Amino acid sequence: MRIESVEPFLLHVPVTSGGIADGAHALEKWGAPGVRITTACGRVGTGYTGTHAHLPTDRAIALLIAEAYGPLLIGRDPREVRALWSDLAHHPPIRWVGRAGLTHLALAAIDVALWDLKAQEADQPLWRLLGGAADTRLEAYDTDGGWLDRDDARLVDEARLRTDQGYRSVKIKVGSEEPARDLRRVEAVREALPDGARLMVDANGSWDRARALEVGRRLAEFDVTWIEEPIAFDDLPGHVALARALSTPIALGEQLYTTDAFRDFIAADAVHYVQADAVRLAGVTEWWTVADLAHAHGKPVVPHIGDMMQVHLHLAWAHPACTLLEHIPWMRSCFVEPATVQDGRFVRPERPGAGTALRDEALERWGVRV
Ligand code: 0YR
Ligand code: MG
Repeated sequence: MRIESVEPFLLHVPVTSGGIADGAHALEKWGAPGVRITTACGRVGTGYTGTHAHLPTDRAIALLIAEAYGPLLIGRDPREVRALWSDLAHHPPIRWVGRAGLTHLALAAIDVALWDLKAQEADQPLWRLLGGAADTRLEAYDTDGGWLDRDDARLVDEARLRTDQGYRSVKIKVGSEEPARDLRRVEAVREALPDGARLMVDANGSWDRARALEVGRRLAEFDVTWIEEPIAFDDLPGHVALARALSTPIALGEQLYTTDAFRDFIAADAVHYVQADAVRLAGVTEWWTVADLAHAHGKPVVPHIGDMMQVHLHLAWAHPACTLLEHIPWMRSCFVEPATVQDGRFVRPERPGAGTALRDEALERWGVRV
């Protein structure tokens, strides 16, 4: 089994209601720079990463896939995915410029495509190849009702809609100009939720340390399950101090690129809910290492879903540290077997592969030329 071609693609898919905002970003489309890896026997593996559909950087990722990593893959056996990951991640001239950042997003797309091929070759969904159980129960929590640009009435309506649909957990964005707005919205949603429902908040790194401490302390009265990315993504000592000072647990990880970064946050007890994301972490291979690391420290892993759930559904289905997975439905129309929630739980995927197989219409409708 040999790799014959490595071809990049790019999708730009509209987000909910034409646009969303959180404490740090406003976007109208989700980007998926990806790759199709074809073997000599004609099998095709598909992988992609997740972006804010910024064309120049999406093109840079596609170029890294095609011209930096692609030639290293031609002629290799795709089943040797861990060895290939290691060769690509440690290729000296690439490592020299990119131990994190765009290179990791490009490598993620490739690694996912290789795992997709491996699972297809085994004729199994990836979760089964990874040793997961058929009767796993994986709860969904919703992010797509809680955007920062929605007014208070809509925020409450969206939360009610989700719980009516069977969700038992919802997340809302915080990080407004005025902390009073955040607190008012948390209180309103908490009051609208049924007893026992979980409520999370996500600041997307937008607070400084003082404000995080101030708002974080006041969140204690609303039974918030976690505060996500309260301050600047890489501020390790800041997160250590917050984790010690606040009674509400800290969640983070969607902006961390490497096992080394997760090791430091986990070892310092700066994080409770570990939100590793395979599309930033250079793929399934490194994601699994981080999930094991968290598990060994007794910390739950609740993946961030930069892939809009397709691959993470398999990973969370299989990994013992995962019982909960984020839900954002923006890319559902792109996939042959889109991730689906019923009564607040994910439906088990059945198709062989990593869940990444695209419908032909996806490229026709949302494809952008690279
Ligand atoms: C917009 N989930 C998140 C969106 C979301 C972000 O940046 O991607 O809010 O992925 O933080 O936890
Ligand atoms: Mg987040």
